[in-house]
Amino acid sequence: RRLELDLRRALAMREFVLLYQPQLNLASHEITGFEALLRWHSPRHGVVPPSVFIPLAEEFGLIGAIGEWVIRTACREAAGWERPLSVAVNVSAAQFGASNLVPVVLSALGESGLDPRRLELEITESVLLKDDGSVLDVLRMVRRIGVHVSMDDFGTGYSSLSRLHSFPFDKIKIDQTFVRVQPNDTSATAIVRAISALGRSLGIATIAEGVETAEQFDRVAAAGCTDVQGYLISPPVPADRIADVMREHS
Ligand code: G
Ligand code: G
Ligand code: MN
Ligand code: NA
Repeated sequence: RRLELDLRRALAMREFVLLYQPQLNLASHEITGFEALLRWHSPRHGVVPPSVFIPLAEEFGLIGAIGEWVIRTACREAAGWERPLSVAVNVSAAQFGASNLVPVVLSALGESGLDPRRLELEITESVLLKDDGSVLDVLRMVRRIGVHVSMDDFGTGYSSLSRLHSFPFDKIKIDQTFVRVQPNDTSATAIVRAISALGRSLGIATIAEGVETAEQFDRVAAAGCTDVQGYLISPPVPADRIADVMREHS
């Protein structure tokens, strides 16, 4: 109850921040973009992880407003970066019902001046699970504006392949469970290789998430992933450290 009240006030109290985690391209060895990851700094509850407050925000009907803040903030901050790299924003299934995503994206792009091609929406397979076509309509509309769409946590949901068939995603994000594994995990490696091959034949980028060790980096590179993301490159960093991270990797 207390948590609900505090979460209801968090936006107005400016208690949310976005951290940004870089994504490294394996062909150029340059950082090509950052994923925005939401954090709630609550004076009463400390740093509350999104795995805790996003489900609560959905339950309390706050996800639309919070998601809108995330999109606007990510666009505004990315527009100020010294290099025009991409910014990826996570969009949950509930956000499609809770807010009018297309006008929000349009106005966030308009007010920030961000090139639409620099914005990427990350959606999970579950977003398309009970879809009646309206989610696909929204995705097609944002894509027509030039915004990119990625499939997040690939391989952990249902009917991954039919999702790829029903919408032309720009990027597949290979879930950490297949990446953050022991060196002897041959089945995880085979899965990463298969997803990479699938991406290659569809002309879609494949990014390995959760790369923590040099061994994992080498393995996903050998498996044919096009990009990597994970603590080995950098943990998510505050906005004021972005310039440093860009410089470290160029
Ligand atoms: O950053 P972290 O590993 O704690 O993120 C945990 C989960 O929260 C991930 O599944 C991530 O996609 C999700 N998440 C992070 N930021 C956002 C956000 O801005 N919106 C939504 N809907 N989910 C987010
Ligand atoms: O579900 P999604 O992929 O959007 O969430 C990514 C989550 O993974 C974020 O919470 C982020 O902080 C976390 N993360 C990013 N890189 C690593 C990593 O190398 N190891 C671990 N354990 N978590 C990571
Ligand atoms: Mn994500
Ligand atoms: Na993911």
